[in-house]
Amino acid sequence: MGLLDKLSVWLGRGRTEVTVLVLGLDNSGKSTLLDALRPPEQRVHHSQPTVGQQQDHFQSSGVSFSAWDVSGAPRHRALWERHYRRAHAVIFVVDSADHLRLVVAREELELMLAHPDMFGRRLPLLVFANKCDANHALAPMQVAAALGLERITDKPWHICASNALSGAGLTDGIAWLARQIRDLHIQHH
Ligand SMILES: Nc1nc2c(ncn2[C@@H]2O[C@H](COP(=O)(O)OP(=O)(O)OP(=O)(O)O)[C@@H](O)[C@H]2O)c(=O)[nH]1
Ligand SMILES: [Mg+2]
Repeated sequence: MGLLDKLSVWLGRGRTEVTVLVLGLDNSGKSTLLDALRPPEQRVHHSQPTVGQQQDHFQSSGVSFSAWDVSGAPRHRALWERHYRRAHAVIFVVDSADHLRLVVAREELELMLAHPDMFGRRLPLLVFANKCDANHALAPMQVAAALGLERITDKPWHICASNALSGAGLTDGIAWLARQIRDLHIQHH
């Protein structure tokens, strides 16, 4: 069973239609991570950068994931910001070894959190401190500090170290996400 199938089982299959946005800078590992969530027989093992509007999308058992490069051209920004409204959760992927661009990642995260369709919503934010296997990768606590996560008060957030190539750390993160979405769902019904 792929992680995505586990997620839908944890959420209660057929009960909910869940949309998860996967956001992050280019090269942070979004496509690789999405691939790792698929059942093994459905993996595509792409190593090409995702270009322009051809964002990564994957859907199974009522759970839909869309991955977007948030540092793309402004004309693409409007495109993925349209998806904020119907998102139930956000996964923000960071390259833990790309120290220089952590500040850019923080800016993009802050823009997303301040967006009118996001601000004030109790929507779970899962941060993957990805490439934890890479040389000089920062620890998740350090990534959390660099991103200023402690300042987020309107959303439950969680940070996990991950290696999207091996799948390490993904289960922990997705299990947290499933709990959050389920709890929110119960509150609203
Ligand atoms: N060492 C290591 N490399 C990783 C990891 N995750 C992804 N990569 C590599 O990082 C590169 C970028 O990964 P992608 O999944 O294409 O990144 P992306 O965020 O989809 O990038 P764009 O499509 O350009 O926005 C690829 O060469 C991956 O193999 C990881 O956890 N560890
Ligand atoms: Mg990609």
